[in-house]
Amino acid sequence: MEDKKSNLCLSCDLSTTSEILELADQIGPHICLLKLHIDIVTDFEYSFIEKLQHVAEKHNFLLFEDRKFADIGNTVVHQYRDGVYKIASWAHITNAHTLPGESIISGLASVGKPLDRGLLLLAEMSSANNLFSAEYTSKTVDMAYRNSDFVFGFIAQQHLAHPTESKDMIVMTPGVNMGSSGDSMGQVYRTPDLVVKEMGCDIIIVGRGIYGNSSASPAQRASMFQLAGWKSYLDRIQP
Ligand code: UP6
Repeated sequence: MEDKKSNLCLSCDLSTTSEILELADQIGPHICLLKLHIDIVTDFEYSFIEKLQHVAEKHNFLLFEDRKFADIGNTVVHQYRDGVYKIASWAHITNAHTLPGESIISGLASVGKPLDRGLLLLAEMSSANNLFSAEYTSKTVDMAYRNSDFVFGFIAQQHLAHPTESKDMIVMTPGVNMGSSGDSMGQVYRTPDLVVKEMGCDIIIVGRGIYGNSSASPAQRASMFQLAGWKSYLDRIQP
């Protein structure tokens, strides 16, 4: 983030490998992180991962698979390590729901920790009328701090502090856009300034705000989000 002066994560929800590689290369200079839903890619072959890693190294950003694991420990071990995608082999970061209880973290850690991977917990979501409650979020924060050798932050809509721990965790926030308040399927958007400066989130996750319909190019849009996100971040930490 500091090297590139960017707290922007691209949510690259495109369905072909060529589109993903092209967009990643175009907006690579502006992002610190690229988030994928690898299971929406229609022409996946493992060789795609090597090409993506090449782009990530070229532009110095990390890879985040937004897998939102939500099963028992034994099953998530296989989903994370095995199958076609072998997520743990390439995704520096992935994420999980805490609904199944803490065993989901130990299952994922058994695969990810030896590979130096990190996990985010879903503590809140951006979608309208979701079922996350304050109690669920606070129990998720407790779980994160009990497993801070593997969990380093949250997907959430605001800064989340632990009542007694002083160490801070990172908050990455989806549902960010400028000039749109949402979509027709329940997504709710807020601006970079609101989520970073006012709500204390650290990384903005932006998808259609960058590659959706616009007269500006994705690189121009990414540059705009990079500047807005980083300014809001500096305004917060050095008021
Ligand atoms: N995402 C959310 N909200 C959450 C968690 N994850 O939107 O609470 C993910 C979506 C999508 C991205 O799965 O990949 O963030 C948002 O994309 P968008 O900017 O195009 O709406």
